[in-house]
Amino acid sequence: AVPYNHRAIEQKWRKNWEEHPVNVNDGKKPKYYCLDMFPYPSGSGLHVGHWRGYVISDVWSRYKMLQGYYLIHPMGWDAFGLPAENYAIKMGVHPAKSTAENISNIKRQINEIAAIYDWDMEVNTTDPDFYKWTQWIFVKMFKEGLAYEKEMPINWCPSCKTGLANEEVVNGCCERCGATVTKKNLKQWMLRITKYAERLLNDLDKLDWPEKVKKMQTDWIGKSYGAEIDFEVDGREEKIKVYTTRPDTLYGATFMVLAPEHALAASLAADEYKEQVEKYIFDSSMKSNVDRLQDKEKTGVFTGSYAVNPLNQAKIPIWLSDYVLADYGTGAIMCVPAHDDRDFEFAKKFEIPIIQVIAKDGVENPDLTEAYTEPGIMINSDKFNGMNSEDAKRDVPGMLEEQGIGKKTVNYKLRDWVFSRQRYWGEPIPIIHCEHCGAVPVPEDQLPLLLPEVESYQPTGTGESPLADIEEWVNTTCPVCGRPAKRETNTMPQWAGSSWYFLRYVDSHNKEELVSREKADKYLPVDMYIGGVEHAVLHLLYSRFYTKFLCDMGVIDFDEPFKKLFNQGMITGKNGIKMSKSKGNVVSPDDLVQDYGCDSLRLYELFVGPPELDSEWDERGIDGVYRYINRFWNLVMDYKDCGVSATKEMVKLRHKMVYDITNRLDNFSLNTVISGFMEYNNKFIELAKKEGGIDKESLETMVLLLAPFAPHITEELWEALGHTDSVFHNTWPAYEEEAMKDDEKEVAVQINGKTKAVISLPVDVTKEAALEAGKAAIAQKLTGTIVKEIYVPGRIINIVQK
Ligand code: ANZ
Ligand code: ZN
Repeated sequence: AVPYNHRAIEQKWRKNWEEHPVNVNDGKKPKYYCLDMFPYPSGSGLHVGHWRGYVISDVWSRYKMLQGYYLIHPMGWDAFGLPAENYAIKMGVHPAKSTAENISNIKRQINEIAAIYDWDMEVNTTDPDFYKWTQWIFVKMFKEGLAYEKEMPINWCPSCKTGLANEEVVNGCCERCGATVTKKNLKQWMLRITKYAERLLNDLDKLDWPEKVKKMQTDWIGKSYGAEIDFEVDGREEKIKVYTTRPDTLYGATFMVLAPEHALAASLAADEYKEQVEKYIFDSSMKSNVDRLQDKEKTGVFTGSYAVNPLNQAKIPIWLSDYVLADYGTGAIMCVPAHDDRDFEFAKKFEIPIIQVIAKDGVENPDLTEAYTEPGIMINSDKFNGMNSEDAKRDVPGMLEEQGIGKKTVNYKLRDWVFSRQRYWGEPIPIIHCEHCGAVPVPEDQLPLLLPEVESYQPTGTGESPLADIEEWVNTTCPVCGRPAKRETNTMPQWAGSSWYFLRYVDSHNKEELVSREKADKYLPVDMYIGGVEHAVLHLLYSRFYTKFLCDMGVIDFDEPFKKLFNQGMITGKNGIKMSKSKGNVVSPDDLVQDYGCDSLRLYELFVGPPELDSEWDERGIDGVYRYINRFWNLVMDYKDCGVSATKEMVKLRHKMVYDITNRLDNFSLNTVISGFMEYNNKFIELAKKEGGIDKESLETMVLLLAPFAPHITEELWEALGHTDSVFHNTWPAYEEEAMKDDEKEVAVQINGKTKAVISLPVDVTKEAALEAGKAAIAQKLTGTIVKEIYVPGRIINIVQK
């Protein structure tokens, strides 16, 4: 037979697919939208780790195609933002130029995977035809009051020289470059994502997503129920509102703490405390939120003022401390050291009394060594004594509401999205500042507002973007009153384009609309989204927000973008170390494709381990996959014309194989699909030796099952089997449970419960025939008198003798 020649075959079918695309929209098939997270076109190109996600999504896509769907499987470029710009600065070339080069290079590499992308749909977030709509969405949000300006201290990366969103700060460091994030007071554009908090939380229920990701979003949104309680300030007019999730502990409040930024912080200071209070306020303004929340020794300053507990009129000292955040709850808390760890620590350090109000069995512990944070029985709490603390938690807010000293509240941890970046390489924010009219959006018919060419695109570090230096661009006229006005010079964050790009693919050439409603209704939303887990609360939250907004605007008719989500694990170098150029452990796919072929590399990418887990790359393993591919090739080539008709055994094995592979594939257990192929291949080889060949339907079934995984070789073998159509124009094989059933079963034959022999019986054998066969098998040992004959169908025959 002809030996397997991957190079010739892969070349032949690439050309063939170009001339005769296999994914065709006949207008009748249902659509299936399988989306990859689109890449940043970075300069280092693709390594074998990048391949994995693309192979997974391509296998899934081709499987869906064989199930009869018209496939939407696009690819594009997330090309604005820090990575592209930092690379450009490092290499000393304009980001537009380096980005274009990187895209063409990565596109060539992606084509090596033979993934079935529809390049006609391609989008690029830096293309004015694309970012016109990124800006258009911003203008719509502005008009709806969802985009607003605010001056406040924000997270600032001193190395990237830009402000960051909360989501971009990971353990106090910049998500991009790892530098420690500080604070900077800047006038910012913000998006009111908090308005969607409740929907973003509730609609998680609708999604077929990994529980882990849903939990991360739930925690990030951070909904909590509690109460706001008004405390009077002794001897003054003002009241202080605190937010608490533990109204049951109100009788145990022994002090109060305000965030240093609280509006009353400075004015509460009694004369003799003024100096130290002001110093404290200044010092904390220099720290980041993360620094403040980390488990460092608590700091604080007493204001000299006292608040009054509304329930028992107790006077409690008011302190300032930076462990209370200004932008959460009310920025002021009642402190219950007996039941809160942070308050306990603070009270110990500053020698403030501790009053226990909840105890395990209602018995007070006179020397608490740590906060008691569990529920229990109320003590030292007046009329609540003896009550279960969980009940008190529920009842106290209502009581406060009745007395007019507080109210029930819901709080979210989610903050509005800091949306401006002081960088060059992003979408200009389409706003004009006019002294008379305020902030005015660029009229929609003047979009896109092009990013101007600049000489120096390096970040300035002044809190202004490099655009601020281009006078002829900055100075413009107000679209409302026609007087001289200035353009906004900040740009959008890199997440802006990726928050909605998946909508554009299905109508990427539309000049009039972001996406036509007709196409949106037909082809959206995304059925399956595949990518890394690192975007769990960034991109995946932002795109849900954008989708809901565009749904509310009537642009689209659904409010969740991604029905199903799969997060693939990373492929790592030896010892689990992330592959990166700087670590020198990058494995390039190019040589492997040369030596083993694209099909074998695709299979091996999946074979290395469960797709949802990180897997170590061991290059030697690909030999095994290559041997399997060769054996499969020979099996089909050797027996394609053998004329052997199917034996019962072949039929059974075929149905079992279809069942196994389909099930494993549906469960995304892709590595076991590949090992399944190898096992079934061996079983068929054995059968072929025994029977002098294999029936054609079994060979065809094997080719069809393998097609999504190894598209080139299966096209070639399909042709060798005498077909003139593409293997992908066929239907995924079905299995029949009847046909998988074994005809015979092994049955143990026992005497007095002890197994003496094992015999094979037809599954539909009658009881009489079974007993007869059983007794015959042990005839010589049946020496006594038979008193009982038991038959458990398909399992045991037990003859009881005396
Ligand atoms: C009294 C109390 C007693 C509290 C107790 C806890 C335990 P969540 O919403 O779950 O994070 N808190 C409120 N606002 C705060 C702020 N701006 N900065 C720091 N801490 C703040 O937790 C809400 C609890 O965190 C609130 O309930 C408040 O302390 C504190 F045994 O009030 B608690
Ligand atoms: Zn004006």
